Amino acid sequence: MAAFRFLHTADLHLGRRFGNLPEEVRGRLIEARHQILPRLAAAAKAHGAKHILIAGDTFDTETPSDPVWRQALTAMAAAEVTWWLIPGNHDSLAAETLWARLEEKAPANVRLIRDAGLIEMEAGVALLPAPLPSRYSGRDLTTGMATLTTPPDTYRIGLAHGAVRDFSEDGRASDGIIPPDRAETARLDYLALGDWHGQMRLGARTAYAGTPERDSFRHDGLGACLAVTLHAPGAVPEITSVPLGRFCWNDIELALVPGLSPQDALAMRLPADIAQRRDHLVRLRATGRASLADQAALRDVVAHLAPDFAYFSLDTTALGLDFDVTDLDTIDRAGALRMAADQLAADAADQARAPEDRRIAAGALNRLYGYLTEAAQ
Ligand SMILES: [Mn+2]
Repeated sequence: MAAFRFLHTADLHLGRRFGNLPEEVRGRLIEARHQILPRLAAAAKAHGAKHILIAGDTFDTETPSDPVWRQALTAMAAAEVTWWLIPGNHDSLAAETLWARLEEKAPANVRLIRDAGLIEMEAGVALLPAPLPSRYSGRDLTTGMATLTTPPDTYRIGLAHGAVRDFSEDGRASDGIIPPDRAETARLDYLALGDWHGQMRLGARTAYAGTPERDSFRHDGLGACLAVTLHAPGAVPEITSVPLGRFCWNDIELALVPGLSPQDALAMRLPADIAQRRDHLVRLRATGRASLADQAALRDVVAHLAPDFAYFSLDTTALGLDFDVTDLDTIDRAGALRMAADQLAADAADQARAPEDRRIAAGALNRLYGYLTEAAQ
């Protein structure tokens, strides 16, 4: 029996708009999602694979704009592979117009799967898909895989979209949850899953490929797909992660302590190559404690660095304020400003106050310090 190679990907979310990010980066992120199609095709070629499985959520919505789905089909047509698509929760079969249009325009190498059952991908290779009929199915659609029989010496590959959770305490699977041992109970050589946007393996023959182009700070780093090789029916598959994404999402917690320079602490956490920064998105969450001077220095260094990046945000809500008389002297030695600073300092340190009130006082003191030191420069 010959080895069988394929790529497993999912959650491309083509047409995602990124409305929560600044306009100047949105277009680049949208374009990168489209460009993942030729990247997948190139990865398939490098892996010696003739098939790419997309485990749902190829499109971000049930109504992608015409350019989004038309250009996706054109890019797929240009690749020397067969694409196998099942609907996910974002592009379920409830999106009747979308699936009808795809059906009408799909090139011969794009296989749209709308029904569960057995599909022969190649001689000796059976695909067992579980397409989502609607956004919330309410039941485990992979149940039927166990009862589908195939001739001996046939590869069995499952393709599904949804959450996996351990069995509940009474031993029965919950509604709509794919049991983590489905590959074993349905005698699958491999179960290709979509839904979770990070990459995750569950045992030897079940995996979430994750989105190949990351789309939020929830999943750090670069997107990837999985290159899978089946060596013999029943044998453990060989699974390799293949990085594909363009944009690197960085959710950075910067823990500050008094005496640690924010510039130095931050420098170690960012790509040294300035040219690479253009494709990095950073959400910097400062925590710990820092003096007024260090907080100002942190804001300065972020303002200085941010234009190198695709996106850079600084969140200081969890950063505590340390200050001493020297800091307050910098604001003023006496007079109305110093009185205001003293009051804010007292409020920020007052344990009897609600944390939110103390945070507001500290924030105001920070701004006062910032304005005055800026004005002095
Ligand atoms: Mn998804």
